[in-house]
Amino acid sequence: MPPLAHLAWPFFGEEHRQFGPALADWANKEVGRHIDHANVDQSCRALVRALGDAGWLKAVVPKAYGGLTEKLDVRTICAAREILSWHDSLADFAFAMQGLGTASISLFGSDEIKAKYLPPVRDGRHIAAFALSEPEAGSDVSALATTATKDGPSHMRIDGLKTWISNGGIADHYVVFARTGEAPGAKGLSCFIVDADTPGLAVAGRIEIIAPHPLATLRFTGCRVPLANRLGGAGEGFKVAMATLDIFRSTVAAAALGMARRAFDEMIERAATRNLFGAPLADLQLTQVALADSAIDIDAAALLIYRAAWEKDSGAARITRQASMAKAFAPEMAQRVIDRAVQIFGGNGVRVGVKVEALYREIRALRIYEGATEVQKMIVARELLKAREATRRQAAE
Ligand code: COS
Repeated sequence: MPPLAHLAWPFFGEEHRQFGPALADWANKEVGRHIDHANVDQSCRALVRALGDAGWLKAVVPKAYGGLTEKLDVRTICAAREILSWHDSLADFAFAMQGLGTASISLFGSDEIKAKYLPPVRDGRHIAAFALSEPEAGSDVSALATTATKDGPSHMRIDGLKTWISNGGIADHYVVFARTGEAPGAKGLSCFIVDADTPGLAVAGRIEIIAPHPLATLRFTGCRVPLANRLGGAGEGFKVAMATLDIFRSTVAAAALGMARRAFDEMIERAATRNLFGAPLADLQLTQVALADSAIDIDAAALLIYRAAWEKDSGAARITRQASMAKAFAPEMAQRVIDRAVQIFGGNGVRVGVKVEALYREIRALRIYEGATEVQKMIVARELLKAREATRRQAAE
C-alpha cells in the first residue's frame, strides 16, 4: 500500500484523510486486474470503466455535475494520482486524462455543455482527451498553427495537425486549441470540444514510446464544430489552456511523487534484506546516503505539490509559479530516486518485469510532458521577475 502519513499534514482536511485510504484500498484490490501493458488501449478502457463504476472519477468533475466537490479540488486529484501511480502508471494515466480532458469544460463550459460532457466522463462511459500540442508548437503554445475559421453562422471549421495526444484514437471527445486570429500570438487562440466521430477528424498515426500508453497524431480536415462547443470567449483559448495547466501541472508532479514513493519502498526493502559482504546492504553508508537523499527529495516534492494545491483550493486565482515549481522539481527528483533504486537492485534493477525497471522507463516522459522542466523554470523566473517589477513600481508610486 502507498504511504499516506502525509495526509495528516495541515494542507489536508478530513475529506482527504478519508479519500486517500479508501482509494488506496480499492486500487490495491482492483488496479492490477485491468492492466495488460501489452494492450494499452484495452487496459485504459477497462481502467476508465472501473474507476467510473467505483465513483473515483467524481474527483475530476464539479459537484453540480455529480462530482465530489463544488469546484475541482486539486489536493484530491493530486492524492489520487499519487496513490494510483504508486500502483501502476497506466491507472494514473487513465484517471488523469479524464480530468485533463474535461478541466477546460468544468472551468469554461456553458451549463448545457457541462451537462452534456461531464456526466459520461465521470461515469467512465466516455474517454476524454486534451489536444494542444502540434508538430511545431509544444512548449510554445502561442505558436500553434491549427486554424478554426467561421463556417456559416453557427459553426467553425477546424484544420490542422495535433500530435502527442494522449488517448488519441480511443477518446470520445477532444478539447482542441486552434488559431482564430483575433490578435497575433497568444491572444488569437480559441478552444473547442470536438467529438471523436466528427467527419474530418482522423488518427494520422499512433506514437510508440518507451512506456506505452494510447498516444496519437490527429489530423483535422474541415472539421465542422458548433460554435456552442467553444470553451471561453473568442481569443481566450490561451487563457483556457493555462488555467487548465495551472491545475494539472501540480497533479503531474503528484504522479511523479507516487512513482518515487514506490521506488523508495522497493529500494528500502531491498536494502534491508539483501546481504552483501556479510551484512545487509543497508549497513553500507553509501546505501544510507541513497536512502536519506531519496526520503528528503520525496518530502520536498510533496511539500511543493501540496502547497500549490492547497493555495489553489484556498481560492488563489492563479498558482502559476507554485505549480511550475512543483512540476519542475517532482519529476526530476523522481527520476533521481528511481535511478538510485535501480542501482540498489543491481542487475535485477534492469530486468524486465521488475517494478523499478518499469518505473525507470515510465518516469522519463513526466520530465517532458505538460511543460518540460526547462519551460517550468522559465515560467518560475518570469513570475519572480514580474513580482519584482510590481514591487518596484509600487515603491515608485
Ligand atoms: N493563467 C492565466 N493566464 C496566464 C497564465 C496562466 N497560468 N500564464 C500566462 N497567462 C496570460 C499572461 O498573463 C498573458 O496575458 P496578458 O498579456 O494579458 O498579461 C498571456 O496569458 C500571455 O502570456 P505570456 O506572454 O507569458 O505568453 P507566452 O507565449 O510567452 O507563454 C508559456 C509562455 C511558457 C507560459 C506557455 O507557452 C506555456 O505554458 N508553455 C508550455 C506549454 C505546455 O505545457 N506544453 C505541453 C503540452 S500540454 S499537454
